[in-house]
Amino acid sequence: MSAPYTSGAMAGPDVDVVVVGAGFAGLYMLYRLRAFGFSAIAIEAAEDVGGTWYWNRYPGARCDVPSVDYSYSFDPELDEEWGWTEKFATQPEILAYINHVAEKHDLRRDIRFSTRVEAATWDEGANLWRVRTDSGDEIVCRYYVMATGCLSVPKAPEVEGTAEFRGDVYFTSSWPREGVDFAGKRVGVIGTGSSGIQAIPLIAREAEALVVFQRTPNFSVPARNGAVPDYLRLQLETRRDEYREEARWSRNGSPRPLPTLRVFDVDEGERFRRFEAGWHGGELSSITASFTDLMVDPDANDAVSEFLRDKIRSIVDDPEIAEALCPTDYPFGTKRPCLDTDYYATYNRPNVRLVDLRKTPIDRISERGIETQDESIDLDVIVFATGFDAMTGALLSIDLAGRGGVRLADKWAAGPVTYLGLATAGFPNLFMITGPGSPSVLSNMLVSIEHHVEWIVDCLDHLRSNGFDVVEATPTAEESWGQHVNDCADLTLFPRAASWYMGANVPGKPRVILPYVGGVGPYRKACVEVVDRGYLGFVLSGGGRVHHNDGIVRRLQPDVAALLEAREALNLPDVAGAPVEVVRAHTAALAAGRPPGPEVGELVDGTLPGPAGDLVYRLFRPESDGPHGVVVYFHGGGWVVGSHDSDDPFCRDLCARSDALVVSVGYRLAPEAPFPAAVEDGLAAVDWIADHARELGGIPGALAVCGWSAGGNIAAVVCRLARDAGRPAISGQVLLNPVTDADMTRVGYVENGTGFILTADLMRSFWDHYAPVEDRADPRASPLRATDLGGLPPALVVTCEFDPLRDEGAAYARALSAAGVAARHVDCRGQIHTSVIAVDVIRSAAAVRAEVASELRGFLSGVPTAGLLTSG
Ligand code: NA7
Repeated sequence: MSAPYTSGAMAGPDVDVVVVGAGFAGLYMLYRLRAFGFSAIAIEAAEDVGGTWYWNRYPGARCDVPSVDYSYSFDPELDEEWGWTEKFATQPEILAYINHVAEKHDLRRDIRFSTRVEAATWDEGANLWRVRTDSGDEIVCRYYVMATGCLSVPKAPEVEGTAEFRGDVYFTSSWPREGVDFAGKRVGVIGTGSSGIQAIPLIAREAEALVVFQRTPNFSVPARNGAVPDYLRLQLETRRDEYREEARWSRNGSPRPLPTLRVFDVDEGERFRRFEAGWHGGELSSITASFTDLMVDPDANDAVSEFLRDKIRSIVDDPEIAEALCPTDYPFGTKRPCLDTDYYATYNRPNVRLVDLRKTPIDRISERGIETQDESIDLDVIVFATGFDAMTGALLSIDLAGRGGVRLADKWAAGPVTYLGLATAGFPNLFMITGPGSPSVLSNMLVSIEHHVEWIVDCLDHLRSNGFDVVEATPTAEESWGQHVNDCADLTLFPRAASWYMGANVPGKPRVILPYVGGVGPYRKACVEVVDRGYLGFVLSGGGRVHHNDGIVRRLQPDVAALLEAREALNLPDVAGAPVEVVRAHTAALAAGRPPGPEVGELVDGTLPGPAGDLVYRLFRPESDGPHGVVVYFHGGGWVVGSHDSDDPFCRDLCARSDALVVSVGYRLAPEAPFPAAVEDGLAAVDWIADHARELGGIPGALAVCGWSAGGNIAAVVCRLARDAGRPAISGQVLLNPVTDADMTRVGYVENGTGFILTADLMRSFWDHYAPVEDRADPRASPLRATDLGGLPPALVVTCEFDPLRDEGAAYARALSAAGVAARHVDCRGQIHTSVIAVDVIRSAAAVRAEVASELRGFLSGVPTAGLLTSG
């Protein structure tokens, strides 16, 4: 062991780093620490290396990520000297590989086997961790790394009477080394997750009788195992380094082509062909990667789920058993799907029986077997394949006390809170490998493990080179990371399942998404950015110096960030200041590729008389029977761009959600028709629509206005003009990202003026086209300048955090409230100027679209929900 690094310590540590666990993560951690000159020991409860692969020796245990991917990349020689015999290696082969690595790099000499860490306490005076083991030792270290695995603490069986059973009881998660002989035995298996699904076909072949006790059926696809296929073998032989690098930036840690089409972009035949190819693909990702939207769109997921259920029905002879094996109450992929060999066909064997615990739950285990509510089933052996206290179980099984004696278990009582899944505030110098909040179990673990190990050791190296010896995540950083983790999950179907990803398999465990669903590559990017920005979100200290670098690494909603990234890749021209024809052509070209928005009952184009000629409008009628309340809508486009149909997808969405007639009005545009043409047209249009409500299919008197951006400006101004004119009556105004003031010096302009689609320069050029400087203070141009806002209709003002117009919208909501108008303000976290109208593109804004629609329903029914000014 090399000499401990002891900079700044009062009483030196025994060792620089204690690593808990000697599985894939702990072993590489030891190797890497050594390579960087840190002293380290690993503590391992088992008698030997291997972690998960040491304990899970049940028949059929295999990794269901191809072994070519599920192997270390840090030592290229390993790929040459180790040949995998199968695409998905068995547990003995994986364990042999781990042993080979431990021997090759002489890792065992720094591992204490058969020793369990019981507690670890942060010694605040000394800035050291004191780690206590079950052998009574205390090891003092500077840094403490939990390489304890995500699926390493088995869940308690939760079935009464296990101790009374006279036969043999086994857990897949701690299988006897010598194996189990099932010949001539009556065997019961409880649990049909990956472990059960792998073990059941093999136990069925040996046992006299097998009864499977199933609580929740699982989706499983054929593994089609065999020799390592060429498409994998050749990657390592011909382009190893590129392949490994692609894995690091891939979606799930195994580089595979990504889909480009959504399920309903193709016809039924093509859809079936792609699902079928996925079924035959022989990897978990073969199905999920057949389309882009399987994990986000419930209808798309229903399509693949039904395809898979049909496969089960086609394999299992008895239709009743087949139906019992079909998952129906969660979307495919939201509970860990399985890869199997002959799983469903096993139920065609005469010696295999399925007991559906949904129909006949287990009452108890007796000395003779398992008693369900209907019958007693005599057994010789019971196998529990009941899963794990995933992701947090191992971390919380150690009594961890951080700063101020705070226990990790108390801090995480409502669910784990981490920064990047690597660290947690209040627990300095503690690192987790593949902790909650990182891609972990949703990725190829080897890629995620190597990433974390390298990140941590780089961090320790950075501390050492800069004279620091303590690193700690800040509360702000971890809270916002947790928010980001939830934002990512909320865009998917994952929260819809009672899965162990959500902590739902352990009674009493908080229901929160545990892994990061945003993908391996995007996650790595965030980790790189944290370092590049000087360990953003961490406090580094030591040698009397403190580097407090508080901050948030991901603030945009994930789909907004993805959209901005995609736009950046397109390298679009900057049209601010370009001739209006160029700006209009550019906007129209971008709009052409948008999703169309939902179906509505009817679309009617028409004209209405404006002050300077006819104005074109488009009417969106709901599917329900009329008459309906009427919403007059003003499109965005800086008074310069756009028309009655330019916000079509949003108008459809608004119509469908609010069940109102939406009439989108094309007003005259600048510079051809400058201020005040647009607002004069707006008023005339509202007046005419109010007068013709009945002919249009509307309810006379039930009329609200809504507008986005410059259209929000028009809607706001029209409300004032209508009030002053005494007509028409407007029952509510919804102002989305409105322009309310020509003052372009507000903080929002400075903070959000570049990079978020609507730029400050573009907005300036819009104003230049619309109104000469001397007219801009006119309240018909800048409604915020009005001194008489009293008596206006109730309002909902929506602003977005990353919009240059954010602050003027907020100011207008405040001004309305101050004037006694019932005004509500909603500020959308992580959204940009275009988010609210980007239907089916920015799905994270769907909630605010629903809120807008519900507010309009309230306005139109005369029961506004608007009340006090709030910021949501
Ligand atoms: P899983 O996937 O958590 O599966 C556990 C199974 O056991 C699952 O079918 C459970 O049903 C069932 N179970 C759990 N408790 C009970 C009780 N009390 N009664 C009846 N049935 C029960 O664990 P695995 O070991 O199979 O796989 C873990 C991961 O390892 C796997 O996903 C891969 O990543 C590798 P439930 O669904 O909770 O109704």
